[in-house]
Amino acid sequence: MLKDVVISRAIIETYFRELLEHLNLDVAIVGAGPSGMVAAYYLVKGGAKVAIFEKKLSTGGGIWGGAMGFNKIVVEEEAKEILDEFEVRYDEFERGYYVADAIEAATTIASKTVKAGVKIFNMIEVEDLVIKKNRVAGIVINWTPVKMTSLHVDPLTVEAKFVIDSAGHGAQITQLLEKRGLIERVPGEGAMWAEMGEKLTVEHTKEVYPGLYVTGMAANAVAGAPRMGPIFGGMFLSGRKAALEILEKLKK
Ligand code: 48F
Repeated sequence: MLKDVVISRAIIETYFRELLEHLNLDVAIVGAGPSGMVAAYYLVKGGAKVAIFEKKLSTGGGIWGGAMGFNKIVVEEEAKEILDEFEVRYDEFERGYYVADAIEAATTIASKTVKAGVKIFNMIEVEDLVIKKNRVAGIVINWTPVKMTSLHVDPLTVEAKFVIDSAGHGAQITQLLEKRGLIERVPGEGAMWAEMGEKLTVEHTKEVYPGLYVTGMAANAVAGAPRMGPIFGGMFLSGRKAALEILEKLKK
């Protein structure tokens, strides 16, 4: 006979055990879009303790809709190996342009990331950063429903050696530093130019303040680089670049 209360206990006990286990991290990642998930995957593969905090119900960020809801994504030559690593299938459309199914990409990347050992907490919004002695030292989290209803409920804190702003367009997490005068202005993304946008996104994937990295469209916004639309190689390469740099720093 199924006991309703055992179902409740199973969920509550396992969820809160995992939340407790992830209050001290090597890397806290804000946002489960393509750049955040790829960063998390390579970080855990390198031995780091990582969790992603995602404000929505679903992982995948901007992957799902492809472009205009036509659910295909395009990836360029340089990033094809990341599709291979995640075992996302693709077709060559023209030389150097690979097309993958957006649903397969979103689900497969999430599945591989979780199975590699990344804990993803969805429905949790990062509302602020912990900053101590001129270094980002963690994140401030709250339930998404609390944020949506603007209830006056205080948040909780997660400690991390590094935080990655993978929160996408606008670099909202990095903007928290701008608002406090700790970094220069975040210019936001420029007009569409795929080639330059992809290149500059990867180039500007870096530690923008001690303890805080930016990836994907957050890196693009911090650089004031052109937007690039539905091509995703720059997002994947940016996530991997941040992971590999942070792994080096964690060794020190
Ligand atoms: O926007 P998103 O997919 O970011 P990305 O990794 O990739 C961008 C591309 O999808 C695409 C593009 C280039 O091809 O233009 O848009 O840079 O994913 C960002 C994720 O972060 C979540 C948000 O719901 C999304 O899933 N997010 C945003 N702010 C917060 C957050 C926050 N404060 N706390 C938690 N999650």
